[in-house]
Amino acid sequence: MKIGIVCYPTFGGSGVVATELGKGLASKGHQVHFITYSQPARLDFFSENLFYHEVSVSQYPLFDFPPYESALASKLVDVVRFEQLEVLHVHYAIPHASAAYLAKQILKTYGINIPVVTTLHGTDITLVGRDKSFKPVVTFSINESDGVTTVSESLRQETSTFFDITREIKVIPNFVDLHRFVNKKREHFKRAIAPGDERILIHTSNFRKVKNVSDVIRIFHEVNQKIPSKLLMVGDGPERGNAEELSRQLGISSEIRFLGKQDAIEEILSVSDLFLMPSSSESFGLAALEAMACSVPVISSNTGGLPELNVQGITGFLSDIGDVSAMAKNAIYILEDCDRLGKFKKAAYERAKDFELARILPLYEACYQEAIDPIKK
Ligand code: GMT
Repeated sequence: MKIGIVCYPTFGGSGVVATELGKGLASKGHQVHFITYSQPARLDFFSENLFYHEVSVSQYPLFDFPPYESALASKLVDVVRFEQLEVLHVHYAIPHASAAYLAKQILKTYGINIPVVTTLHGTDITLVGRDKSFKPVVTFSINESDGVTTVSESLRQETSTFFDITREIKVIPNFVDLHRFVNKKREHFKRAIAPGDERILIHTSNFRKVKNVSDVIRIFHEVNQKIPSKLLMVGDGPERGNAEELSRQLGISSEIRFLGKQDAIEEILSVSDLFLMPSSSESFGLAALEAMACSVPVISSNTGGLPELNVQGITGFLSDIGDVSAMAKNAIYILEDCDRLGKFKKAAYERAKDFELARILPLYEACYQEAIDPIKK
């Protein structure tokens, strides 16, 4: 198939899923065209089946808000026509689904009927999409898509609850490449981070409010009083400053390393013992899945799609949003006993296998085919 993928090119979950999906499809022989405003963060190598088309928005003094959606729609028309794409797959509803709808209508004037598959990732539904300044457009463009997927059953239900959806929504969960995300022996790195053989806890995110980064610091504070430990904070974003400030106030800043954005996240996960994800909303929790693939159990909140990934008492524990004491207690329970920690690590890895790339790719291929077939008839 010749597939166009539209996504945010950033380190965020939806961009990572879209890029890894495109890479996986290309390795199976599909031709994949990424259409974004800059090179996707994980699209960092050459493949004969991968193409990248940049959307640029012309600057003009009148534009207080540069019209990205129009520029994207125009670029989609151009790429679909000249690369003869068979399907467009847009990740994150705003503004990608509506731009694709516009492109689809324009392409009809050229005698081309291109099917559009929309994947909803989370905040496009749970936060931003519900804002009344976007809701009618989001609802319309979901209903007008030829295929719609969400990354968890929970997000499917939320979408149906908050939007007037008239079409079927399929659940295709996030996935992980187990060749890349696998526990690698990195003893020298572990010794550098934890010279006294302390336990290593880790959090990775974009440090937005929804991630409850201050709860990560508070959980660690309680754990650190009982268990010699270090905390690695990977990523960057608006809440990083507050998190650093809080760790100073609590007197634990020497036990915490803020590493910023990192490419080789699997290497850092490989030296870690426990992943913390106390988010107030999480449609799936890709970062937790990547940790589990590297044999790292998860302490998370019990919100959104997290219960569909993290198995209570087996791969980690889930607690109510904001219940720092319960999360810290569960973290200590896992970390205080070597044998118990080993069991949780093994179970986390076994669970991650359910979401292996090779299992999920065919679901997207089938979804594309289902969107293409009625149009070809
Ligand atoms: O988590 C973020 O803030 C990034 C966000 C995105 O759309 O880039 O991630 C969302 O999509 C991921 C991939 O499908 C999911 O694994 C994340 O759970 C989801 N984030 C939220 O729902 C907050």
